[in-house]
Amino acid sequence: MSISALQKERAKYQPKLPKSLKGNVKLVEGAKTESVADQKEIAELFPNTYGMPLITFEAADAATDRQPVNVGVILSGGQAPGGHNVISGIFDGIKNIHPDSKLYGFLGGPGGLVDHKYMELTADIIDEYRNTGGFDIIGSGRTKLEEEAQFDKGLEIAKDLGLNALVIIGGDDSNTNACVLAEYYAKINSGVQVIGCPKTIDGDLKNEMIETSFGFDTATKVYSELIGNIQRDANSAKKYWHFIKLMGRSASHIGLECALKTQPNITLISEEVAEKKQTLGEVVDYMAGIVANRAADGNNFGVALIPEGLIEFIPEMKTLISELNDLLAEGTESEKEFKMLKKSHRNEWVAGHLSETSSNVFSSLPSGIATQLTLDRDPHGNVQVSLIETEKLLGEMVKTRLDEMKEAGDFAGKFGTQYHFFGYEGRCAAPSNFDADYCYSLGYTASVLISEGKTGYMASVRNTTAAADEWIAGGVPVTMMMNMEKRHGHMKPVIQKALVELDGAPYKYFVTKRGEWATGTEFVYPGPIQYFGPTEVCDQTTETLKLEQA
Ligand code: FBP
Repeated sequence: MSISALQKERAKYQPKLPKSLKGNVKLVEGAKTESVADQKEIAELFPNTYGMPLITFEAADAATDRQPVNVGVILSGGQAPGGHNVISGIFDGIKNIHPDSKLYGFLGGPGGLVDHKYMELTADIIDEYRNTGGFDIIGSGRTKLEEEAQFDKGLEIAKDLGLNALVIIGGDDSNTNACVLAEYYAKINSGVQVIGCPKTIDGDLKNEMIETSFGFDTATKVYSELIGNIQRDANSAKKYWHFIKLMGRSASHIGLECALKTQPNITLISEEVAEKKQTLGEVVDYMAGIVANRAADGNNFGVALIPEGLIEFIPEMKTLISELNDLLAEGTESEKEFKMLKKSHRNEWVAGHLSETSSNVFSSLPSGIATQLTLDRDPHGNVQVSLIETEKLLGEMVKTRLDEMKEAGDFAGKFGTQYHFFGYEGRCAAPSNFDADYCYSLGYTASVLISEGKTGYMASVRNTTAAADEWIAGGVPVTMMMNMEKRHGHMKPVIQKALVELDGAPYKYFVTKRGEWATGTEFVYPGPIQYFGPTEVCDQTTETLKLEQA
């Protein structure tokens, strides 16, 4: 395999570990834990894994006599920079525990466990992937591990391979399922432990004990570099407004972090739109107002950041999407009727079959977007929100609004647009120093939890704005992060998703600044991720973490 010059040098990077993990480690058990809400229900559902104590690691004087451990690892869901370092951390950790330990990777995500597709990860393979982006070492997938039949199939292969534990590297849903699996394997005394690791570029798997999910740091650095470059282009040519949609299925953490790094003119925060119950028209008015104000100062250019999940947070759009999901549900009479129609008649037919409010909203959308809402559906029949071109929807609606303002004499400028979507280009970037170190530490932590016989825990590394030496490694019972939520009509135990908190420090700081950034041109150009050089350039963590921990 030919590799780039950067990859060659980067392979030599030795990720930093917290000092507690550098030599012999001892476990310190803290207080018993409770779930964040619905304690009674969660305790009943997880009798074997509920209420376990928090664990922190400390340096120990003497080594204990430890047995080899065999571990299976699974990458679950969307790619996030650093996954390969979690795996190399587990590998080095279990080899340090005992050189005869073995690591197996299940191929293509959780489905690999059920279908018994796996490979042994040897030192040669691991060395090829150290400090690289991507999940290509074993691949990932979105199969949900939910059914007991799947758990039993998984146990068959775990027994065949003599596995002591499975490590599931995933987001909130995958770790919820990991916890259910841990409980099931504990209940039947299978002898197989389950440990989770917090992954997702979206940054929405975090809480008191999990400061950040891995991949968020690198992905937001990649997007911020690109945003900075575009800002500089906008400020040079002074003729376009760039509308940039940023990945993040639901929460707006990515948009907020990129805004804090680059200081664009407009940043929409979905959680704020939902809290204020803003209509699409109000969002458009807000944006058009900023465009007009800048134009009045002679600045017919700017940059607007739009979170991918926005339209589901606009109450009227949420209702519209849910009505469309019902109307066009596969196999229904209405869907059959819709499909019989000529394409040119479909939008009019849809508008006639919605509630009055939704019909008005649907009819006010640019026709291309309205059509997208009726076509792009996932295998469950839901609109695929990430495929909706929200940036174009807003750009076209802002233009219409500015035309009206021009007629009324309230806008005398020009409005030319360019559209971008930044998502996939950030998910497999070579991990920043932070993610390389954090992921390696998470993997190493998982190996210690396994050798100590723990199950139902998520690897946790805290104090992450300090130098890596001072990071606090340990384990958090997954049940501690759970509450009951309605999913597909039934109450289920799930890990609480962390949305942007409107009383949190990052958002509050942003609110104090966004006015200046809107009218002035206060762009910041972060440049590319630096892997070599001064620590203040290479080892910076996110603005979000800095503000949260200030
Ligand atoms: P995870 O939550 O699984 O980490 O995935 C996050 C994400 O990158 C979202 O930001 C995005 O909406 C989605 O995955 C895209 O999914 P896909 O890769 O299936 O297109």
